[in-house]
Amino acid sequence: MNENIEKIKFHLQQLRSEIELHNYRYYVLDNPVIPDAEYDKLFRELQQFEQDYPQLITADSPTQRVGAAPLKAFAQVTHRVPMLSLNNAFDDAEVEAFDRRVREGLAVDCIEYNAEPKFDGLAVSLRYENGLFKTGATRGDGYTGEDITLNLKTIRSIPLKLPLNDPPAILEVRGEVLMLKKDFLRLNQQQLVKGEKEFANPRNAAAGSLRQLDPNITASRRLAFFAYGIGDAQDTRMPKTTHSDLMAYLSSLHFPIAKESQVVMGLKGLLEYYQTIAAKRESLPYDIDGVVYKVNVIAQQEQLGFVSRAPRFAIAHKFPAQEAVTKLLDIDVQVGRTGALTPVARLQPVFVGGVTVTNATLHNADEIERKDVRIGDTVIVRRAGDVIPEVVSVVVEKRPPDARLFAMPSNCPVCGAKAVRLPDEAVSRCTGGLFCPAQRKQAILHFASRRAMDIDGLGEKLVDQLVDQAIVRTPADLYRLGIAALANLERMADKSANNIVKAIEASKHTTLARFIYALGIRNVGEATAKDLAAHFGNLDRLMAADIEELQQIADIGPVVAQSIVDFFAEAHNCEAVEQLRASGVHWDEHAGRPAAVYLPLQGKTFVLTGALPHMSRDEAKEKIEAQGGKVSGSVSSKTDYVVVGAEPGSKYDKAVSLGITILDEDGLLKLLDHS
Ligand code: 9MJ
Repeated sequence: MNENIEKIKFHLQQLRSEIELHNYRYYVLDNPVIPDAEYDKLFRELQQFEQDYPQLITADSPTQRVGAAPLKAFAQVTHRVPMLSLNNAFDDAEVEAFDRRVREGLAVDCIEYNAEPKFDGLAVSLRYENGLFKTGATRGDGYTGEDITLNLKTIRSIPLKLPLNDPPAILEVRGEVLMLKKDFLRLNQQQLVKGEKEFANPRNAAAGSLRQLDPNITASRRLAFFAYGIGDAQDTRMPKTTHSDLMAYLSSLHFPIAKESQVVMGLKGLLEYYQTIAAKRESLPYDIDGVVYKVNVIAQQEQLGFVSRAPRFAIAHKFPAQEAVTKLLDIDVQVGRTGALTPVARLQPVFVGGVTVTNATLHNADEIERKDVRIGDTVIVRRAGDVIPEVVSVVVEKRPPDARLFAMPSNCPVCGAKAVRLPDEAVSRCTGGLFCPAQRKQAILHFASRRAMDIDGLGEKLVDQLVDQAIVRTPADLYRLGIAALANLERMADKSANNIVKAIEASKHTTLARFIYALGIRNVGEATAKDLAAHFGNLDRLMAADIEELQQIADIGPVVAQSIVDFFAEAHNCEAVEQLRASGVHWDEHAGRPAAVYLPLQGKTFVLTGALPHMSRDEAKEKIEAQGGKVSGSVSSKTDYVVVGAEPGSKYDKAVSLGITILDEDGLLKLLDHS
């Protein structure tokens, strides 16, 4: 009996290590080696054993990441090595001063630094004793934090056990808990559906999720962890020479670390790193609020030491704030290319995201109502990267008594035509069409834009004059413009007029995809225009296409198809196209190559067994066949996947014995989604 228990114990240890390795591959390396269904099977096996032998459950078991009971309050944790903060540098001169202090302090000419992104999350400390995750705490005031062990355990990328046979007695790993941008968007979507409050940004979402007394709530939010340092340690294996070696060591212990970290030399290296990361910022999967520079050689770090509560050997180089507070002076309404009326906040100028902002979008009437924005309010404005500045929220406490409500106008502020709001749309639109000068201007600007007909020099000011003086009414009029007409305009030298006429002439030779995009058909962006050009090959066939034919093109659904049909049903649009062709706009016509049909599951054989929870067998078959897969009745070595539902038959056993990949309904849907 005892021998049997020992065997089960051993098996459970193996099972736990295997599951944690798959966790690591999935959550840290983003490179799983088994399908989810296979992982679920391992997990269920472990759960079953632990149910049968509860005395064998260990704290580091992957089953113990979830399900703990809510706490009444968080306990206090004293950090044996304080969790210090960093000093900040807000511009290059402050970084230069930092580098000078370091060089002078060490009497060295050029310093080796480790440069890393500065995560915008919550600092935590993870304490491992004899290789097991024991306590996790917030930073708190740097000396005492809160015990959030149960919450941290739910974060799948945090190892519960270090992957070492002879683990260190003590290792405290420090880093940041955050929420990836994509998980933040998904969470807010769910909050919206549930009618609960959305989070303002990923940092607030991460903080709100981590400070839960009920770890089951934390478990339902997807949080991430990145390590950037250590605290208390009794570890003979730990590298003691450089910070970069230390990070590589933590990575070898399966802790996630920033991929963007880099060793650089001297001030020049630091400032170049800052620029590189600033340029990448928007495309990173997480929010960062700057970069951190650390003297890389640990002996040098020790030599420099600390000032008050921050190290002398490190500094945070912060990005310009992306949010700022200012006053909303008024609300104007702008008319877009498709007639959409957009309320725009006129602001007291404010420096945010590296530029001075005077206008910010309020999106639409619903958003104004939802945020309860009033004229005269103090508001928070956000400008992130290339995104149009927006009003995020109101500082209600600062609302003056004479703050005024705003109402969307019922007529277009430019042409006076009626503004209507369709039942399923968030925006009101001017019904003036191309008779509305605002829409006409936008249509012409879009037509001339770089990705459309690419007419260099035809900017907003020039188009304003051309439309206001009735020189240009439609894009086709551009091709009738002479140097004389242009040179008469305000601030237009002969040379510029000449250049513009040349650019207009050059734009005549284009591609079908650009031309389709330039027409400004609603819901037809650049990618759709390319798809349409590839599918039809010539414009006449596109103009004659009906809804059914259009919908046969991948990625074109009923809404886009309807927009295209509506556009060419308007006589004045067809006339404009004819005028453009008559003025010499042309492209290489080809017979139209129907886009090659790519069927991702071509050649794959599936067998279905058991009842799936949400799909009939016929539905599953239809979905598989739509992507080129074949569904067969019996399992053989030629079967690629067996899809298993409730109460599967012998087909399941056969699949297991042949080592065939097994999918549940979720696994099948994921495969269909991702292929
Ligand atoms: C962040 N927030 O990403 C440190 N940090 O080092 C990085 N914070 C830090 N390092 C010492 N990358 C104290 C704080």
